[in-house]
Amino acid sequence: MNNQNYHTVCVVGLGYIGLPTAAILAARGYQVHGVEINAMARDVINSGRAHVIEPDLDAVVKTAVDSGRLRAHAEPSNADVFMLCVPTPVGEESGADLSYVRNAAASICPFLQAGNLVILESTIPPGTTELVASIVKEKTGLDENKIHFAHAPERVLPGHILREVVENDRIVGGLTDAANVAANAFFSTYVTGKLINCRCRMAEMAKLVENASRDVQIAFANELSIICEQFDLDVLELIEIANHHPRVSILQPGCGVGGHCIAVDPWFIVHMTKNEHGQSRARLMQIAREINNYKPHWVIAKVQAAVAKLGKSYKALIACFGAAYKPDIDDLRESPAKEIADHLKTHNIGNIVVVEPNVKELQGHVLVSQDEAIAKADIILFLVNHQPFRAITLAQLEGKVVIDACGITYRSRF
Ligand code: SAJ
Repeated sequence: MNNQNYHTVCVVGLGYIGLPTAAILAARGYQVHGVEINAMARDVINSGRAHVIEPDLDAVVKTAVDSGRLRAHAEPSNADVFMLCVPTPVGEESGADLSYVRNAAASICPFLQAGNLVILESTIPPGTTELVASIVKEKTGLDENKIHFAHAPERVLPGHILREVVENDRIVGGLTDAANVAANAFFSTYVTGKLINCRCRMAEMAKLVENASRDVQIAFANELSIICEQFDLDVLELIEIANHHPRVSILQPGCGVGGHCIAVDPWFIVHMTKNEHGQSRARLMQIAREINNYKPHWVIAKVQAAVAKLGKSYKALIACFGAAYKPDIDDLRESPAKEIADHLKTHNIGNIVVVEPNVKELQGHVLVSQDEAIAKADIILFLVNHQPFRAITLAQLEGKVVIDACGITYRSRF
């Protein structure tokens, strides 16, 4: 099998991963049949725009749609390659909800033919690609000797997706050696990064471990921020000093860990490794998740204490700086900053305004400009280290109660 055999690709799930991938494949000359269950998203895509927010994606989608090589549909169709890019949220008891994967696998069955390549890109627990193969076998009679199944987890960083889809090294885990060969032939037509071949279960586990590793490291930084308060030490200074050691590289504490990946994937490992008493063998990963989930509550407690200090009869104006899940993006998914602003508002802890330069509106909140917030607020709560906030000087904050969960004021003190 070589890449000459592949001309058409059916991408199931046109979300944060599927849509950029589909548009890039179209740009490489593939005829791409996109499948998206959300009718509104289909309309947006077919009008030549992206329904998800990612730098430069609109332009790439427009070129792909205008060229006639990409179109979004409600149902799959025949293709040489099928890519499943559907979500795997946390399901019951913190396990992966595989319903989207199962449905996607079932949906392509009427269109599969011997020789096709099926690539599962979703983040999944080990064994899931075999599950997809078993669904296909049951519905079509075609087994892994007839259809090439491979898991190639996406590893792109939101905000850099278009570049990373092409440039990142890709883990390629085929169910058979022939599937590895087929998947390599396909990826080598648009991926410039290395193709790392391994067993399918290894590829599935590697993706989870990458995100769990980052979660554990962030939890260490978040734990330090909590410990440092007791000793009246600045955690950022502590980390900066410790990181001078040639083999120490501590990450940054924040107001919590958000997004759809790092805050989710470690739970799959924790869930999969439970013993007969329900205790997970992945103890460190579980505790890391707990620490990172606790961090927004720690920040909220600090705000409550500051409000109490201002006096019971006074309703403080609290300006939350940042609502996105990480700096310099507009993605609000699982955002701890948004969680904090929502909590303060629903629990009536002061009057809340939000400064979020990356979005035009924020459901349930009043958005104000940076300058207005600084001028009017009693409490300045820094939640996300967005670039524009870094220009704020300590002089501007004089007379305000400042709670800094993300290091905005750190540099200006030195
Ligand atoms: N964060 C900190 N401190 C840090 C770094 C991050 O608190 O030092 C927080 C961020 O503010 C954010 C969260 O962690 O709330 C996650 O942000 P991130 O930039 O670490 O990662 P994601 O979720 O945007 O993307 C991750 C990436 N995985 C790794 O870096 C191992 C990406 O490569 C994956 O493709 C993506 O998950 C995914 O889709 O799985």
